[in-house]
Formats: sequence, C-alpha cells, structure tokens
Amino acid sequence: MDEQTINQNSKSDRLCKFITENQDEKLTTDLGVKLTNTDDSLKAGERGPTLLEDFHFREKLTHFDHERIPERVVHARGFGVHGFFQVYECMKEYTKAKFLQVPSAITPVFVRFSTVVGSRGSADTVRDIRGFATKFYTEDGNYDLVGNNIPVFFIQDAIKFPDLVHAIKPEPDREVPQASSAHDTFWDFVVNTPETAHTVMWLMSDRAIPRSFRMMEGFGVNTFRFVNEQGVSRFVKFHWKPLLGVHSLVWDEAQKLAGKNPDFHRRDIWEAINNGEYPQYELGIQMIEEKDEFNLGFDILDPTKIWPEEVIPVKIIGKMTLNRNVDNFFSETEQVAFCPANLVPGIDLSSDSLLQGRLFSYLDTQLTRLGGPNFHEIPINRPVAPVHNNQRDGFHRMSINPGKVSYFPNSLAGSCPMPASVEENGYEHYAEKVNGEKTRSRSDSFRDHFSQAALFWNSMSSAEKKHIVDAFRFEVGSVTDKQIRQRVVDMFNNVDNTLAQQIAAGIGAESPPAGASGNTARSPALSQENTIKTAESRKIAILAENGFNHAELTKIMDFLKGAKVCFEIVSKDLGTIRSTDNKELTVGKSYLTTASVNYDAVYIAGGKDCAGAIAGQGDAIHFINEAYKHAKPIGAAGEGIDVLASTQIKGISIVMSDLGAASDAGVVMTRNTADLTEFCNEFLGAVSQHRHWQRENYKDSIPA
Ligand code: HDD
Repeated sequence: MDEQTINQNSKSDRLCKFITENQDEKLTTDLGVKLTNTDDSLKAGERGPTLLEDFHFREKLTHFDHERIPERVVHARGFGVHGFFQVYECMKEYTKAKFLQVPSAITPVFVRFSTVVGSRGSADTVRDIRGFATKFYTEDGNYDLVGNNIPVFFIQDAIKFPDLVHAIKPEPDREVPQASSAHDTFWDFVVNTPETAHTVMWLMSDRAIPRSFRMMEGFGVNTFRFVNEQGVSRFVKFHWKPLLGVHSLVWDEAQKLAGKNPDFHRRDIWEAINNGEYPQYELGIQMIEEKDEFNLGFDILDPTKIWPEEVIPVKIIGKMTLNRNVDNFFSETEQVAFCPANLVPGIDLSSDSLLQGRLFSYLDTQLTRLGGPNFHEIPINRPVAPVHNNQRDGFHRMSINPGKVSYFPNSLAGSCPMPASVEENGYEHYAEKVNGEKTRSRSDSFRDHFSQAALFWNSMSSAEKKHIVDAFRFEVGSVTDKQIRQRVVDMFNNVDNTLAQQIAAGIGAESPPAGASGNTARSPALSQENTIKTAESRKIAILAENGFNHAELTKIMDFLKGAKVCFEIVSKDLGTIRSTDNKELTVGKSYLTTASVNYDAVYIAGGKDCAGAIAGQGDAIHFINEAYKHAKPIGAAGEGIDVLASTQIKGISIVMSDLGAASDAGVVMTRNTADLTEFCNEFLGAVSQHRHWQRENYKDSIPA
C-alpha cells in the first residue's frame, strides 16, 4: 500500500462516500426485509400485549441482549488507531523481515494502547503500566509487537502471571479497588516476590501516569531475535521512541482527571489525529550478538532486566505515524487480537520463559473472548497477505472454502496448498541449540532482583525521586496490613536506604538501617528529564472574559497557532465574549465544563475589565492555583498579570511592574503588550519544558 492510498482513506473521505452511496437506504431486518416501523411492537390491540410473532421485535432485542463480549482479562481498557510504518534503511544485514528492507515501502499498522488492571469502563489516568501493542500488516503476514510503556515486567516466568494478575486486580470479596495497585493483595504479592522490585520502581515512577499515549515510549520487553538471510541470529529488544518526548501527569492531576475526564487519554489521541497532529514514534532496536549472550553481567533472557542504552545503544531503524481513527470502536479496537507468536520470517523468539508462556496465552484467551477459532477472519485481524490452508469450520466461519480437499498431503488438489521453501520466504524457526534436563527450577542468573531497581532509582532526578517516594507512600499507605507495609520498606531497603527511609517516614513504619545494594550506577536515558521537549500539540487554556484586549490576544493566538500549540478559550459562560473594541470571540469551555487538569498551561488575557472579571471569580482563581500546583506554565500579559495577585502564586517573586519577559519557574509575564515577541518565545519555552518541578516543595528533597 502506498502513502497516497493510505491518506486517501482518511476518515472524513470515507464517511462522505458512505453517506453519498447510502442516501437512499431503508431500514431492514438482518435478512434484508424492509421495515415500516421500528417504534412500536406488534400488539393485540393498541393497548394489548405484544405478540410473539413480531419477528422484528424479537430480532432487535435478541441482538441487543447479546451485544457484549467478555472484556480482556488484562488490558481491558484500550484505544486503537490506524497508521503506517516505514523503515529508514535496509536492515538486510540483520533481518530478512521484508517490511524492514525498503525505505519507500509503507506497512499499514494498527496500534492499541491500554491500561492493564482496570475494567473496560475504568479511568484512563490511573497509575498503571500502559499496553502498546502494534500489528504490522506486512506482505509476509501479520507481525505483532505486543509491548508496554515500561521495559521490564513483574515476574520472570509466565506460570506466575495468573498469581500476579489475581493479586493486582480488585480484591475478589468486594471487587475493590478498581484499576489500582494501592491495596493489600498486590503489595502482599510484591513482598513475597522480590523479582517484582524493578518493575515496581517503574510503576511508582512518573512513567505510570503518562501525559498522553502520544508521549510515552513503547518496549517489546522480552528478548527476541533478528535472523538474516544467511541464518545468522542476533538477540534483539524493541523500542518505540515518541517524537513528542516522554511526559507525565502529576499524581494529584491524574486522580482528578479520573473523575473529571476519565477518557482523557483516548480523547487526547482522537483529537490529535482528527486535527492532523499525527503521533509519531521511531522504532529502535538494541542488538546483542550470539557470542555476547553471557557478557552483560545479567541474564539477557530475564524480563526484569533492561539492557542499559549506554551499554547497548538503541539503533533507530524506522518511523511509525498514526494518522487515522477507527470508524467503529467495537469492530476494530475491541475485536483486535494480538499475539506475540504472530511473527514473520526474519523475526524469531528467545527462550525467555515469560515470552514462552505468552505464546500460549494470547491465542487461548481469544477463543473465549472472540467466541471460537475464526477470529483471524474479523476484518481488523485479517492479514493483507493471502491465506491458504486446510483449517476449516468452527464458530463464525466467514470463508467459503470450495472443493473437497482439506488435508495435506493430497493428490486430488495437486498437493495444494503446499508448504513454501525458505527461499520462497516460508517461516523457518531459528535452529537454536538447546539441551537440558526437564526441571521446574530457575537459573541462578535470574536471582539478582535489586541491582537494576537501584540503577533506575540512581538515574532519577530529584523531582522524579520525590514522585516515586510520594507514590510509595500513597500506595503502601493504602495497605491496611501493618506487617505488609513494614515488609515493603524492608524489601526496598535492598534498592536504596534513602528510598526505604523516606517510604517508612510517610507510612509510619520502622526506618531500616543502611544495608542497601550499594549500587551507584546510573543510566541517564532512564530519566524523563533528558527527553525531547517541544510545545507542539500541547493544549493551553486561555482565560478571558468580556473586555479583553483584542490586539494582544490575537497576537498570542496567532503565535501559538504558528508554533502548532493548541488552545481553547475558557470563560464564565459558553457563547461569545467581546473585547474592549467590540470584537467577538467564541468561548470553547466554561469553568463548569472543564478544569485546569485538561490543559498543559494557562494564559491569562489582559484588558482591565477582563482581568477584573477573572480575578473576581473563585472558579478562575482555583483554575490558576491548581495549574500552578501541578507545575504548569502560566503566562499573563498586560492587566492579566494583576489577576495573579488574587492567587497563591504571589508567594513567588512576582513584582507588579514591567517585567519584560521575566520568568519565574514557568510563570511568564509582560506588561508590554505592544511587543509580545520576547514574551511569546519565553512562554513557548516554558510550555516546551512541560512541568516546572522547582515549584514543588523540596523541604525533604532527595539528591539526584
Ligand atoms: Fe500480556 C494482553 C503486553 C505478559 C497474557 N498483554 C496484553 C496486551 C498487551 C500485553 C499490550 C493488550 C493487547 C491488546 O491491546 O489487545 N503482556 C504484555 C507484555 C508482557 C505481558 C509487554 C510482558 C513482557 N501477558 C503477559 C503474560 C501473559 C500475558 C506473562 C500470560 C502468560 N496478555 C495476556 C493475555 C491478554 C494480554 C491474557 C489479555 C487479552 C489478550 O491477551 O488478548 O493473553
């Protein structure tokens, strides 16, 4: 498929075509019988009982009664989008995967982002790992990269997955709490399973509350293989790197969003794609030669370990662009079925026992969820590559296979369909040499659970460390069993003594003596402080009321548009507001219909009456204070600055005079509305920075 075809398939084009083609369509039954009425059931007399012979009534109700399918046992809440992938350069040296050979070739993809723990109706912004599953529709068949936004996993062997999931899901007696790990059973599992330590560190970090699906990394987590035409194999780990950088919410903000805008993440990506701001991610790979398998100081088959980027660099090999929303959530997002065993020639597996178990679980789970073995025929799961085999029958079979031969070998159909040779790109499993005795045991090389947890902690900035401590205090503070709380402190003392002491201080546990790992290694790539910073596609609330300064606000809005920053006018009431010179502006949201948590930054418009009206509204002042508390940039020009006197921001060094483009921890102001150039650039810089953590209370700060 070429780029033009993909773009021609834009949603609005397809909708227009659908409406034009279907203008004359009439309502029918499922079997095509035209209906005259769908408002009244067939009754014996106008006020009489409904008749069983009303086939339309029965069909409509029966279908409705069966509209639900089981939600996914994990990753139930998700959001899917279409896009395409292009490799930057031919990867022939490393893999024969055809979709990684030709830079001009475009491979369609479908990506489903998800949370892990919550039910389908839970909130988007809960503290959790995010799923990042990509289906590549390649000419050699479908390839699924079923990853997460955190590069490690809680457990090392798939046999423990049901235990982990039972522990983290709502407790089964009351089904409480929803979509949260802040409860006894999860932490009970953690303290009894030290291999969880590294992933728990990530779960307590800002990575678990992403700002947007567009601003998080993706990781294949498990170790895979690339195999080239010569049959040479290398171990590979996959990475998705977002071009908008990696950014997060603040915990208080995430919790508020869960109530005020539980669809925050799906709304964000839906709107971005509809506005033409297509999220993009580069595909990166880390590779280890077979001969170096045992040279890293940890087992490369252990999914609780990263391969530090400073040791094994990430080679960027291509780019994915997400450019089309789904037409129907159920048909596409709900029915898509991923599986790590969906491979194409050139990509192979490792013996990682977490991965090995996954290979079984995904297909198995679809049998119940999608009602039988034919789910590969559902449109979203169908490959673009032709399918020929002897699989037959089963629930919901769509294909009509002609002929009487459904076996191999055969003479009656000339032995068709016949296996392909390796030269014809038939899939050949890598001939890995394995030997060993049957055993239910774990290699000693899987026993170090704390070094990389410490590496992660050491690599965090002061702000990130503070957020981790706060998260532990919240989560473990929600555990009712005192013993488990203490055991968490003791377990994480193996990661870092300061961390353990800080947790203990917040949850009333005994502070443990020094005894930590002593690991001082760092990996700067792990800190979000070192990510890409751009204001592009960030969302700004412009607070304005009647009497705003039109010239000033127009300049600001034009500048933001030029910098591809989104904005919305927030005012007391919906409708329109008028400037001092009687120019009209449409209000996007009122204080009742939105909240500061929906935005990345706030701009306070000038104009004497406008500023007075904003300052006089409790809702507006709360809006600014809350944005300030969440470390967001705040901009004000002209009389807009005066509004700050009514807020908590006055605590910092704001001088009510002409400040030029002075900025204090992301608060940017100017009295000079005649020339806003410097101010605009400064404000844009503050927005690119995303959050201004210096504002957080560092009384008990932890050195980076
Ligand atoms: Fe899994 C879904 C990612 C371990 C069993 N998993 C699922 C999804 C993602 C992941 C992104 C949602 C796919 C979608 O959007 O439909 N899972 C991972 C990662 C893991 C991992 C990155 C660790 C490396 N998973 C894992 C294990 C098992 C499973 C160890 C079982 C042995 N996962 C499943 C599942 C799900 C699933 C039960 C639920 C729905 C589905 O598969 O289709 O089979």
